[in-house]
Amino acid sequence: MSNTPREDGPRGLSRRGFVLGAGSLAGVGMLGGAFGTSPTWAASASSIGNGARVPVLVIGTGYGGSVAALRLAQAGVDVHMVEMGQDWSTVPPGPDGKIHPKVSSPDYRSFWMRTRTKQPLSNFLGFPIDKAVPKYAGILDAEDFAGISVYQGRGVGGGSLVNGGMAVTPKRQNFADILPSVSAEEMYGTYYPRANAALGVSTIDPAWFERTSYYQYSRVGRKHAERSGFDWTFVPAVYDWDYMEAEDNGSVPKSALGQEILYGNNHGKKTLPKTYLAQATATGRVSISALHRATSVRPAAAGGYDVVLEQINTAGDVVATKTVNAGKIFFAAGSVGTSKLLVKMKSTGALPALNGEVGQGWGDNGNIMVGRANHMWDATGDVQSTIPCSGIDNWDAGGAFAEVAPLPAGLETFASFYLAITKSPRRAAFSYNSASGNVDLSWQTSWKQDSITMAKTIFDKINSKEGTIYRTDLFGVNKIWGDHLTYHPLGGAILNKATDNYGRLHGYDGLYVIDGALIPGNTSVNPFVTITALAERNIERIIAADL
Ligand code: FAE
Repeated sequence: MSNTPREDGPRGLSRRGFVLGAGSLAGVGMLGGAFGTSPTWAASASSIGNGARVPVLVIGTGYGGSVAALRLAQAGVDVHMVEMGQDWSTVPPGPDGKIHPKVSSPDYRSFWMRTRTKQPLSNFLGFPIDKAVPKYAGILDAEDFAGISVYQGRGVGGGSLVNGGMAVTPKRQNFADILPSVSAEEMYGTYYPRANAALGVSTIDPAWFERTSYYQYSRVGRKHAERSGFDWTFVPAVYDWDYMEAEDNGSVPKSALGQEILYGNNHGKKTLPKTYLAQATATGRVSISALHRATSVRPAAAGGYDVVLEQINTAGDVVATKTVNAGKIFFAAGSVGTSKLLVKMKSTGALPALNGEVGQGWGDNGNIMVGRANHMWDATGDVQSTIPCSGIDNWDAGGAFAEVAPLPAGLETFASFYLAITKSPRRAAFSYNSASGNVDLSWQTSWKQDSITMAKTIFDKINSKEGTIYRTDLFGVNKIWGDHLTYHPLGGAILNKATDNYGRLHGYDGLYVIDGALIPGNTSVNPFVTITALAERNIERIIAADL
């Protein structure tokens, strides 16, 4: 049965809705069986129909899209959302009996339409660790451009499905650099608190942090940071910390403490399907078509906009092409998805009046990864929570904020691992390539040197103080820096440039951008709280003024 498209979903799975957890799926057999094969079936039968007319269409179900859907629905507007990835609450468990596999055992569920995994850490002890997998609508997309791979979540819930859950509000003094046209007073007085509350952001219990073996890596990170004179700080997250403590004492299934990260989380993480999207669908005004990819938007003669949607199966085959009409459209396909759509629509003449700022100002949030090799007396633990809870702040002096990140290998690595966010000034542009029909990105790998220089203000000093060296076995043979990727794409339809100061696209009434594409390339910390808070601000104004 594997790799055979089915007309209907697996029994019991054709309804929409958010059935969280595997319990309701227990009776459904794994299609495809053993590791190495993948199930294939068509999307839910209750997805949007060809010729449908909807008042509002939201393209993408990540942070920006989820905020828009909830607030519009609460204002009495019916909303349809389209999402190119799967609704993971309807996906049968894999061979391990779970919806999502461990980070140490990637399989067909892990990557979006790849035949080989592309793990962010490509090597271990110098040996390549990527492997062949069947092509499947997996949860993590490593989207390759010429100079950078951009990692993104795929599925209902967008990046919330795959991310580390670090929920960081930038320091207020840095806000003018992040969003210069937005009032910091409004953001810190109203919208950041609103976003933090709705996302369920909280901080680890410091007493438990001190005693659990799962955060030994973080405590070692603190010791090294503080001995070198850096500010070390707890950072909040969207994990249910009570659940994590219960994982530790063995009373619930392990999730963050069971190596679940990057390829989904089965239990404790407060993803969007548990927060904004749960609230949105509970209004009865929000419906979602998963495995539907928006490919074109153009003004309709009869009013509103015609949107072409490709419905795909889990192998990526197009099983239907639909045209729907929407009164208003919110582009929420993420920085890359929204930018690609808009650049293509402008260049191919579907939306020619978009201005020349579309596609500009894209940045990688200065992401750079690195590992340090510790002495034998600084073991980081053979068990590590996958949710980072602390960071090293050298933003003001050196332009770097570094997460103390896990390396949940299941064995002692004596490595300290970090994802640094740096104040990289580099910005790239998207452009339409008429020969290939693709949208290219002008980013160059060599631009990461700026980020390396800033990250070294932290790690060179720690290495010198501790008498340690960089790991050279994680990103290739003798390669210190993970400079080939970003987890934090930002920009491409910058607020107050491609759009007005609330995300209304110039040139067209009723077209809005409401995701990370609005943010000019850097947030100084992890970005999803800022994306959410900005979406809260913008949708409030749009509802008041435009609807
Ligand atoms: P996003 O969440 O990416 O949602 C866009 C959605 O649109 C996706 O579900 C797409 O599948 C869908 N889509 C795209 N194109 C189309 C199309 N044409 N038609 C239909 N659907 C489409 O956008 N951020 C933090 O703040 N803290 C962290 O700890 C953190 N860790 C991360 C770890 C990883 C591995 C990754 C990949 C990201 C991480 N991020 C983290 C970044 C964060 O998840 C990201 O900034 C947000 O998810 C972006 O939100 P958007 O609403 O812009």
